[in-house]
Amino acid sequence: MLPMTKLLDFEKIVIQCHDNPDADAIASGFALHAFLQSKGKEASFVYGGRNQVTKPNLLEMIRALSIPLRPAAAAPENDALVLVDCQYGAGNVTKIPARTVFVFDHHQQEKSDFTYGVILPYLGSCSTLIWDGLRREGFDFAARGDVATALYYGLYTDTANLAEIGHPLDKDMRDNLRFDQTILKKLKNSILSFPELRVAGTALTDYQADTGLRFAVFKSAPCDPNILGFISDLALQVSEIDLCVVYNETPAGLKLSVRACVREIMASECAEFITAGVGSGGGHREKAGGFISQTALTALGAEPHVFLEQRLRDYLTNYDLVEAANHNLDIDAMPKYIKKKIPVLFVPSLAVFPKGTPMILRTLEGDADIAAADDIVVVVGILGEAYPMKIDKFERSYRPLPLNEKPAYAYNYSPTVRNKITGESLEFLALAAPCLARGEVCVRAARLTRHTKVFTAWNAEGYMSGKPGDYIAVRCDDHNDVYIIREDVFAQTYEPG
Ligand SMILES: [Mn+2]
Repeated sequence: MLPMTKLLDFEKIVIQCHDNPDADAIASGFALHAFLQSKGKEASFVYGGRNQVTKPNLLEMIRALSIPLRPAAAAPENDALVLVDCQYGAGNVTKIPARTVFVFDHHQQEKSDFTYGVILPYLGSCSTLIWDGLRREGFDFAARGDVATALYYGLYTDTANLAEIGHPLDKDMRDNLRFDQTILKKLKNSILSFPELRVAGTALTDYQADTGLRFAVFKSAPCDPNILGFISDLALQVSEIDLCVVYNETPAGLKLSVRACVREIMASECAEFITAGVGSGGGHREKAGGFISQTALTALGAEPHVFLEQRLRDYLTNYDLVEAANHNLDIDAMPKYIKKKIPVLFVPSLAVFPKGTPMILRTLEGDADIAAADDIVVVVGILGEAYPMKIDKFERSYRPLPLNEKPAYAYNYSPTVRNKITGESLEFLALAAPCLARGEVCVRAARLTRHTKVFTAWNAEGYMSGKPGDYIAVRCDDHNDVYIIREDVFAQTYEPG
C-alpha cells in the first residue's frame, strides 16, 4: 500500500472524482481532503463533466457534511492530481492535465497512466481503500465524524446497502467507523427519486428468462447502484428462477447485482465467474455484486445482454459436483503428493484477549465465532487463512520454532480478531510465533479440467469452488476429506510424494 504521506510532497493538490460522481467517489475525495487539511495542506476537490450533481441524497450529503466539492474549472493548475474511484484517462473522467497523477480506485485496472497508484478491485468501495490508508497514518476518525459518516455511506451505497460486502477489510470499516446516525438515516432514506422508482419498476418488466436453467437477466436504466440490489432482491422471489442478474450500463461499464437461492449456486462465486477477465465481482453466498469494464466488453464486441446470458449459461452448465461424504472419485488413479514443510504461525487465544472473551476471527475466507480459552490456539497459514485448534491437537501436529525463524508472509488481508464485547479489533500476527508440521500430510490429487464444486464435510451450506488448473485433493488417511487447492497454492505447498 502506497503511504498516503506521499501526497504531502506536493503543494498544489487537486482531488478529482469521476464525472457524475457517486457517494463513494465523493466520500473518498472528502476523506483525502480532510487528511491533507490535518497536515496543513489546502487541496481543492473537484469533478468534471457536463452534469452537475442533482441527486437528492448526494446534495444532502454534500450539504450536511459540508463537503467542499466543486465543478472543475476548465483546467485547474496543479502539482499533483489525485483521482478517486476512477482512473486517469478512463471514459468516465474528464481529463485534467497533470505532471504527477495519483490513482486510488477499486475498479478493475484499465489504465496505467499514473505516477502513483493503488488499485484494489477486490474491495467493495474506494472509501474502504482510503479509510485503510488513512488509519495507517493515524488519522483521527473519532474527531472527524463527518468523514466517518461519508466513508460509511460510500461503502453503503456501493455495496447495495452493505448486502454485497465480501472482503474482510470492508467489514472492518463497517464495524469500526462511528458515523452520525441522524445524517445517515436521512441519507439512507433519500436514495430514490420518483423517476428512479419508475426505473426499478420498468427494469422488473425488462428481462430475459431461461426457465430451463432457472435464471433471468434484467436490464435497468442508469440508476444508483443500490437500486440494482433492490431490483434483484425482488426479482429473485419469482418462483421460476434460482439465480438472477440485474445490470445497468454506465460510461465506465456494467454494474451488476447478483442473487442466488439454491445450495449449488453461491452468488459470490457466480459474480466472480461472469466478471472473470473483464472486471471484478464478489460478495456473499446469496448476494453479490460486480463490475464489467466497457473497454473489455467493446474489445470482445459483445452486447451486454448476450454476453451476460452466455456467461450465465456457461456457469450453469459446465461444472461437476462432488459430495465429499459420498463421491466416486477414482482415488487410485490420483497421484500422491505430500505437503512441503513450510513454517506457519500460531497464537494462543489467551495472548490476544482475556479468558472467556467472545471474539470474531476474521479472515479472507469469512468470519468465525470463537472464544478465548486456555486450550484454543489459532493457526495461520501462508495465505492468511486462520483456524482455531484445540491445544492437544496442535501439539500433536506442530512443533514450535525459534522466534527468529518467524516467516514474513505478505497477505492481502492480515487476519484480525474482534472483541465482541468492546468492539476492539486487533491484527494479531505481531503476537504470533512460528511452528512447523511434525509429520507428513499426504494427499491424492488431480488437476481439474472442469469447474468443480466440492461440498465438504465441515461446511453443510456452502461449497469450495475450483477452476480448471486447480487441484482436487483427497486426504490419504480419510477418503471423505475432499477439498480444492488453488493452482498457485498447490505449486507452492505440495510436492510429489
Ligand atoms: Mn466506488
